[in-house]
Amino acid sequence: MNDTRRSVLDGLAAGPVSGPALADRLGISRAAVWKHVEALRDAGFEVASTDDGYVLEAFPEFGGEAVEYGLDAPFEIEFHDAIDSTNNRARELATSGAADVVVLADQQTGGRGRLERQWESPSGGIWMSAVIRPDLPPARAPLLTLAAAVAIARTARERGVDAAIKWPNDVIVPEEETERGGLKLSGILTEMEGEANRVNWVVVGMGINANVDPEDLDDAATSLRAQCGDVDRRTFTQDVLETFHALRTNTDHILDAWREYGATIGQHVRVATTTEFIEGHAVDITEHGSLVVETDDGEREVHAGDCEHLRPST
Ligand code: BT5
Repeated sequence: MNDTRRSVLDGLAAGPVSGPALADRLGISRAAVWKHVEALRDAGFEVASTDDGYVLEAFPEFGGEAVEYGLDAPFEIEFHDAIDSTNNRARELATSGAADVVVLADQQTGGRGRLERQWESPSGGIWMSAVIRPDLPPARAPLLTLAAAVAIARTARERGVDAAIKWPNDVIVPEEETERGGLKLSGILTEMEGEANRVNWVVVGMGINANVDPEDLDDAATSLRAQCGDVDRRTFTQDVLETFHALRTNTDHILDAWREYGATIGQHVRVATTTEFIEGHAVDITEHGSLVVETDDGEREVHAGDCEHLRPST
């Protein structure tokens, strides 16, 4: 949203305000005010014309301008009703030099998980990818995945959902009977480009099953709708992005925050890496976000893999 559009919206939110008064205040023409108001109406803002002037009556449920307005983090939002994958679009933006842009969609037609797995992304979810250029060595970039997981888990808990983080990239609602220790509410796909000691860009893709039915997702999935009823996606997205921003600018706090929500430490786990299974007691997480597993053959640090919670360790 450009600065003038934002100022018009601020004026309307503090209204009622007449078109001429707003034009004078912002130093733009009345026609320009009218055009901005029409564009906001097209984006779903309900702006009534009353005898006292314009009144902002309601925000759109979702959308780029809706999420950007009132967002306390410096992200520009590029919204799509439907797109193949927000990560694909974010990668395009990243390679053309963008920074601090979030690609957000209501629906994805080719959502991706890790290792080219499919990610179900029906309409009603929050599917988004942040393009960032962090001042981090590549070895510490996985911390951004953890930061995104913390942001999502915290926001879900604030809505009353019993959310926890399963290392490395799942936000789950723990359920003992389930095979993997819980139902998956959200997954994160982080992709990056960098050199030996410098990250060039990172795309942090966050898939949040928001106002969708679990039947439309994977067998072991859940959604916010199933856990706490439909959420306001606008404020949910804002809260996630604000916490994510606070953590990415303060990376020293990420691990402590992760430990607060992490469900993996203390569990008996089996981690499938691309080459082997590592089974043992999950005891800690390293400063680079690797999981430390105490196995029969000693301690192992696992950088990436699929982690199953087998049962709590005794
Ligand atoms: C992930 O992969 O969990 C990363 C998912 C990232 C999705 C976001 S959405 C925005 C952005 N744009 C993209 O294209 N991707 C990112 P992984 O750990 O590999 O888990 C994938 C597995 O989760 C699949 O093989 C299914 O078993 C399961 N799954 C698929 N869709 C799901 C859903 N909506 N909810 C829960 N589980 C799902």
